[in-house]
Amino acid sequence: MPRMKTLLLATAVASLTLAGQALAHAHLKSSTPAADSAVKESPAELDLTFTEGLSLKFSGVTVSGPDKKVVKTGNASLMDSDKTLMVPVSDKLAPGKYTVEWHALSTDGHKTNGAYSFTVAP
Ligand SMILES: [Cu+2]
Repeated sequence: MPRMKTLLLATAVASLTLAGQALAHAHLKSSTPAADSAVKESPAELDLTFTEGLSLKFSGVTVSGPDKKVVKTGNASLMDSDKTLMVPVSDKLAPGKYTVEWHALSTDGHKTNGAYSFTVAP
């Protein structure tokens, strides 16, 4: 009987652990420029900080401008224990609203994606 109890406990712990991992996807925690913010100058880079470490090869962003034109960005890199994706912006951004669509593969193998906007003030 005590053996059965141990087994049940081990199963309970195992399923809790799995549930915990399932929740640990890479969600966007913060960004620079921040979501829904207005910046005075064209940013030289975008920083996206996630809740989990990312796989660089399968993570990235597409930035589009007020005219829906895609903005040229440089090669992304990871910082901060692979949790921050840094994307250089090659073009000088004209005033207007920009949308950043991101996709990420976290080191636990889960894919996430999302989008946010920021405005370059005139
Ligand atoms: Cu996950």
